[in-house]
Amino acid sequence: MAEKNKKSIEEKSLWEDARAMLRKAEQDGVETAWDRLEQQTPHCKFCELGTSCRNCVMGPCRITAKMPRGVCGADADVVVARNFGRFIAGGSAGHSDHGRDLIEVLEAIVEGETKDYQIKDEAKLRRIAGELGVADAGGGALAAVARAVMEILYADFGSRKKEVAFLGRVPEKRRAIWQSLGMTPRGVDREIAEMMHRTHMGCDNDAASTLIHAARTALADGWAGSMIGTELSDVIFGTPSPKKSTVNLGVINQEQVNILVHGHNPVVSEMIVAAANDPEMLARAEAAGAGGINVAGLCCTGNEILARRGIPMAGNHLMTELAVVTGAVEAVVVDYQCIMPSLLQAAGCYHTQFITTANKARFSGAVHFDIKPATALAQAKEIVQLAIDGFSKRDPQRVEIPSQPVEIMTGFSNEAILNALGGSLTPLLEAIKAGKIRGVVGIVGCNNPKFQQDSGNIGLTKALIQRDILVLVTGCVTTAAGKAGLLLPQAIDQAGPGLQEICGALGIPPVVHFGSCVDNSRIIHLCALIAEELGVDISDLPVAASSPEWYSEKAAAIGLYAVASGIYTHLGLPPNILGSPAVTDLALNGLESLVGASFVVEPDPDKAADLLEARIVSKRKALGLPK
Ligand code: BF8
Repeated sequence: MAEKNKKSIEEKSLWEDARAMLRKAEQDGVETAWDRLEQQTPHCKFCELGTSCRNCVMGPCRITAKMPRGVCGADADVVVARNFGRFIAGGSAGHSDHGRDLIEVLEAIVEGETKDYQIKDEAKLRRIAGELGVADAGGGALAAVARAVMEILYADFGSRKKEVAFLGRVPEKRRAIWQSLGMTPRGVDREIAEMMHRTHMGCDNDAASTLIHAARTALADGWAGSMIGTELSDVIFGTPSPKKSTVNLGVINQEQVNILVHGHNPVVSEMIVAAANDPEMLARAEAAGAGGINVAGLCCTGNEILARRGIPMAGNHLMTELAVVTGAVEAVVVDYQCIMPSLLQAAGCYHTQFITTANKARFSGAVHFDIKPATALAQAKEIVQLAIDGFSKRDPQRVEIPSQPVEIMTGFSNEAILNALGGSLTPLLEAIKAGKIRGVVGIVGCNNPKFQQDSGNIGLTKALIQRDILVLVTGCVTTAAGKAGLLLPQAIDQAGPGLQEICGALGIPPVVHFGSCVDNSRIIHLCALIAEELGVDISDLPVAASSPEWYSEKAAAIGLYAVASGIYTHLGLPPNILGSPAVTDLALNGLESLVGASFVVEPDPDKAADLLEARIVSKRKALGLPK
């Protein structure tokens, strides 16, 4: 391990709870992502630049000035574009396969195969059905309407459609741009498969062409896969509405059986919460000497259940190992995505059970439950029982729960925002026109141990609200904002005068929790609604997006669908594309003339705030609004 790569504990994370657990991890001999980053640094330069190709076995090849082409003849532009295209396909597949899983649960409900899941938001289902052109959406039998929606959304994954179903939500001008560029998303699986095809040796050897298809693939994620995930989760589990909760490792309860739900899809964790509230399970926990069962969230599964049920949130991506290090967690129950394989080793250092629940996300050595809709609640009870059984194995000598939980306000959806505004977007638009809200920025995404944890997420959020820019947060930024006290109405103290006035009048925080990462679809939908209301394109709006500490393929797909939807997007670090001047130039500049937005890369949160503010000012000016 190179000494020069070593960071102090303070440099690793902004948070006291993280720092305390990093110290304990050292004592307990638990390796963390930061340790492994030190081991892995410096990274392979070719991979960082995107100029290594492993797409065939004539290679692998590395492109340099002295070796400008791979064995097949591909140059740096082609190699970088191919790698980036596959990266986007991976992210789009993750969100979209998650969306498909929700359709399967809806199917199980419609076919009467499960009693454990129901349609909780019938009004939303009927509203969506109406949007999708289902006959008698408002008055038809619920099962028939649900079946029709299910069929339409299943078809979004196929190859027969010219465009995905929710494209009706996209402003006309934007659709015309996509049409002219050949970027209209047709079917989710089709775009992903075509991306894999194009990037096979001997296919798409034009970087710009590959990138246009990468954008099309990402749009299929944003306006189909993710949107289906969000909308059907609302239909099945209820649309989020404002509520209070708490956040940070202090939510882990010394007296109770602690179960952490982690991953992305709420299908299993909703059942874990139901099982943990079952009087029989609570009696069993009491009999085991526990003062109750505490289900707390990690990452986006946490966000899903936080927004709908108000469960406490233990942490974001880089807190997942550290949550286990408290020594007070009986079980970590995971579904899929962003689950560090190392959690299994961390759990093995304590009495913690690591329980997997999805056949597509198996971890060697984990306790596995193949959860099916028909038997989900009974299986969830078995899992909760395992956690209760583990309570007596907890070693009190090895327990340390740092920090006091911080209160947060959560549960915002577009429906909740409309409700808060009295049923119409007009008050929001008036506040934007008057410059009280100068613009809106969605700050989304991850933690990445290359940054001091959450310093970029929080630094940017604070800098923007001071400038009267409303911030919407999703994914792991949510937990960060919550820990910093920014998800509370009283955080308007830290905002500019305009936001203070508007958020104060509405009783909402200046930083609004919009859910998990698939729920970024709520943000693009909101942008589309605002654009429609104003009669402009999304790219004309004083809005922007940012992912200061992103790491994943999914985050890159989100960034690309945001840009392709016309939203200027800031990244705290670049994707692995810098080895191609053509691809880099297209991402940072060329996309602007094609889709009316581009990426900007800036690690410093204050400088990023300047860039985002400048963009918002220019959009306000073009709309004839005061600065
Ligand atoms: O989907 S923000 S670290 S948990 S990828 Fe993952 Fe990033 Fe967190 Fe949610 Ni999104």
